[in-house]
Amino acid sequence: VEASIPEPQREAWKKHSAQGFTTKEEFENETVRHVETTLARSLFNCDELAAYSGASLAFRDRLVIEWNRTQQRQTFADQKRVYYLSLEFLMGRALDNAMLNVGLKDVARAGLKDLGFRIEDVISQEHDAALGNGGLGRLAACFLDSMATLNYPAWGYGLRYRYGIFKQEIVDGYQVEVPDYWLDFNPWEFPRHDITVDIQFYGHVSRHQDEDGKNIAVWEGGEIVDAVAFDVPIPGYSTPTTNNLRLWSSKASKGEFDFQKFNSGDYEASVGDQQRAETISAVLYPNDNLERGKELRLKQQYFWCAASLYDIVRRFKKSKKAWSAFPDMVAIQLNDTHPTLAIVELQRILVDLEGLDWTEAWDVVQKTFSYANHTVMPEALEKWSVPVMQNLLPRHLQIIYEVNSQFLHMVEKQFPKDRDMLRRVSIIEESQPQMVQMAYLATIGSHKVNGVAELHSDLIKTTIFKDFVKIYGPDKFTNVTNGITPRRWLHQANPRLSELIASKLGGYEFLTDLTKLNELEHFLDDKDFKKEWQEIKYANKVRLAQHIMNTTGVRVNPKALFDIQVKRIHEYKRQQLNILGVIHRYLTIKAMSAEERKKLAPRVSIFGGKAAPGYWMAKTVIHLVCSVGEVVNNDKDVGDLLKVIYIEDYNVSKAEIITPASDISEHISTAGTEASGTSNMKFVLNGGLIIGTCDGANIEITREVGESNIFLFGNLAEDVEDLRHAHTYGNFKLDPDLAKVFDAIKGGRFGDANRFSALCNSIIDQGDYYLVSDDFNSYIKTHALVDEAYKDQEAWLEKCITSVSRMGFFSSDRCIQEYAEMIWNVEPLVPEQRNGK
Ligand code: GPK
Repeated sequence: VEASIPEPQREAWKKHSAQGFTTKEEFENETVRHVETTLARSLFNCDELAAYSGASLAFRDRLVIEWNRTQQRQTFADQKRVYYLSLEFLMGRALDNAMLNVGLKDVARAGLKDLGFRIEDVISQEHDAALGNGGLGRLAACFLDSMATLNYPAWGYGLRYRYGIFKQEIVDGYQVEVPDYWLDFNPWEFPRHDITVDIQFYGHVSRHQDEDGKNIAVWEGGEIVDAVAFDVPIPGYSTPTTNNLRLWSSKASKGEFDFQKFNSGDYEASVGDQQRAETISAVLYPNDNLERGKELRLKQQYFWCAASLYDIVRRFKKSKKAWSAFPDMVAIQLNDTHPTLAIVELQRILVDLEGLDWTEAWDVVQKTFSYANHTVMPEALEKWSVPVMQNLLPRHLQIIYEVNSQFLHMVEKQFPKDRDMLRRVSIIEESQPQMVQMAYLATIGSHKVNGVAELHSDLIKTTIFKDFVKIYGPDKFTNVTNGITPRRWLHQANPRLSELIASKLGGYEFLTDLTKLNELEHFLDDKDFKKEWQEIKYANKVRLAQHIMNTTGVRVNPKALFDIQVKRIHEYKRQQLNILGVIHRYLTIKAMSAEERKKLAPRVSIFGGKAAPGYWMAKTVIHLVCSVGEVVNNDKDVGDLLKVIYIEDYNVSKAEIITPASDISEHISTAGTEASGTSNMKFVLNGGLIIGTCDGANIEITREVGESNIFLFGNLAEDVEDLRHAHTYGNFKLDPDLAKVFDAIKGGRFGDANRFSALCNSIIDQGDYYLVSDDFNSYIKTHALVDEAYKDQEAWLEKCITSVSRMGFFSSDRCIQEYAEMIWNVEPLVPEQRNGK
């Protein structure tokens, strides 16, 4: 129901319209007002958390005002919008980002100081919004920032998990998972209890004749769960555009809960139903690059896709345009295959509910959707069991069969007599039970499919989508190399470096045009500039050393070379290669004379990242790192020459402290396994160098910064298959240096060797699938080159500055522009500038 203020009263309305603060006085006023009224507290009980809450509410008011205006503007403009569907949004903290994006952090700092607080302490009260696992979820967050900053009319759609990714504690050197209940006080979301969608599950399909005698499918029975919208404002940097992230929360449907059981006296059963309904959006599945095919996960996916599509379709229907115009108004981007059911759901809406012909509807669907693939690893590709889908979504399975049948007919015409081709490309895999291949469905239902770095986009065309390239031609498949937002990953995480750069480039334009960084190369001879750069890096390392001291009790020397690997723990990312290399270094130090030791560059090896709770090998790697740290950090022979640190609970806000503090970071996946990587970009942008394999975006980083500014090692992707093949045919020889490392582990130097036997055996006698042994020698030698290079601080600094100056390509603004032009076909909607902005 439309509810708007009548024309004659609008003047009064406008006169009283909320404005939000701009000056320090107003900020203090609003903050105190919120503490005293919204929070009902006073100056006698205002701690840092209350100050955080008050300041957040003051900023939230500002965001909401612009958010309202943005939504109005976008509605009136009547142009195409982008809908970014992602099961993960790894947002991190919002307050610091809001302050910087609206350009009022200095105002807030001064205001908070007047009120008795340090801004850093206030900001650090905020609980991370951790609705994601790793790279895929953080990419979605960077994309939201870029879409708003570039003024694209764009919405994010996701799930409002009650529990985000678990909190990691390290207890006696082992990972322990603790639930992350993050919604206690969250000023950044707006519940929209008026926006509720009924979502149906289970039931059966029957056929009916409509008035025109047309045969239509009707999905009946089963159960209904409500989806309630929660909106999160996404402010662009230095623009009034404030987009929306809509997260759905599940709750028992009114009809079902109130009347059926409650009234008939079955109170317990009705409470049970309620809890079952709420379970749908209760937790984020904590797997990264792994799919386990759980029914609840499928329920989450359909719940979220159906609610989002209902919303999108409702918005479109208000325009009264013909359905054929839908793809001119709507672009839906699928972040991996998780939202693939949205394709089926739109087809269902168009055919079953709106009465379109199948072909007409399918044409609309294909023009609307595009799909980004984020991995080629088979264990990460989604497949759903046909019986599970039949039970949960009977009508959707019928539609999938029909899509498949028409697709296979088309292929048969194109490639007559190629039975094997039909078997290979069928959406339905003929296994026991049959499985629905979501990547194939996503490909067939989209007009574009992209990989996330050049190598990866080439690989998908020769592996999982090889046949589809033959069928559709190569143009359907494209590359959009990932990027990162320089607002959070430079300006926010490293304010001093951002300020130094701005002082040289004459302003902060580089934050919205990152290619401007290349002007930094003119300052390579500027002594003061270089000195300040070095001081900033040192201060960032001191800050991290302090964090390490506070959280682990280990003192590290900030003058040592900081060598960092932080990311999800996974065999393909090869943290095991790193720690085995560290052990090799330790053994080498132990064997050295005092004289030799003096020549060695001190190192701090820093690890961080979560392991999926059921991933035993990954947990063993964490335990090995901690066990090695225990021995090395307490060995008097070693002292500052080597320290080994595990940083607990790596997340976005920790990354903001860690990333600016690296001298070198490790991106050492087996070639061909890491689709892109994005932390590699963050580290280089913050003036750290990389040791890495020729994998993912490392290759493009090398192209940009130059081969002399990166430490590459290891086998190439094209050789991996042959090496693995050789291993399985008994052609495997353990690297001799690595053998010594295993001897030390097996000899109990790092505690009970049994705890590490599965890890050692996976390399020694189980085929070494990730080629740790094949790359070990090259890895060790390259680390020796790193040591050498670090001794020449002048030359090192020059490499760092040169690299930063060449990182412009990796802004997520560049990637959003590529998506907008090549895939979505949407235009920005640039607002009129107000308040002299
Ligand atoms: C890829 F398939 C997946 C997944 O389930 N989770 C995930 O984080 C990552 N990813 C890739 O592993 C990274 O290489 C890539 O940079 C990131 O997605 C974003 O594209």
